[in-house]
Amino acid sequence: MKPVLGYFKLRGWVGPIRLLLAYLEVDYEERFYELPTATPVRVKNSIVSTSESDSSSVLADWNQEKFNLGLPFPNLPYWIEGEIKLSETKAILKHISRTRAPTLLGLSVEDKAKVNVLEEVLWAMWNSLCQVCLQQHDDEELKKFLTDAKYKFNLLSEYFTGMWAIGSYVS
Ligand SMILES: N[C@@H](CCC(=O)N[C@@H](CS)C(=O)NCC(=O)O)C(=O)O
Repeated sequence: MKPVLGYFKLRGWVGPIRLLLAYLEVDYEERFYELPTATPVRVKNSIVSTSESDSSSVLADWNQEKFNLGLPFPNLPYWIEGEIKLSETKAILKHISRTRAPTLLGLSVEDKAKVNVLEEVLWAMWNSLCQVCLQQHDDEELKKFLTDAKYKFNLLSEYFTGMWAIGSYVS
């Protein structure tokens, strides 16, 4: 049976997982869930839609399935591969890498640590971007976000000197 990736029919948290799966050419299925109606998608300052769904898709009801999938910590996205049932985006990314291309997590102890540091830095940037995009914020908060983002991007551009993030191979 193919592994199953569950999420809403949008990019969101699952985006990096889909990219990793495509990069590794993993054969898997996706299970799409309807967005809760109270979950608006905000573009600039207007709420544009509640989902990227289209009429040809059958979207499952997350609340109906949430506690019946055998996930110890039910959440979206999830990854079910036989007996392995995972939630938490970063755990899923690491599991898929570990089981199919462990070098992505770093070859040496030193490289593994570098990968971990980058993971946390980028994850924090991603989270603050999500907050600005999806939650109400005032001009002061936006200004703070932009100042911090500029500082972090500068650090990253100083850090990325090699061919790939931590050096000479994809991680
Ligand atoms: N810490 C979790 C957060 C996941 C999360 O917030 N999922 C949202 C969608 S992005 C959700 O609606 N989860 C379903 C639920 O909480 O029941 C992760 O990194 O995967």
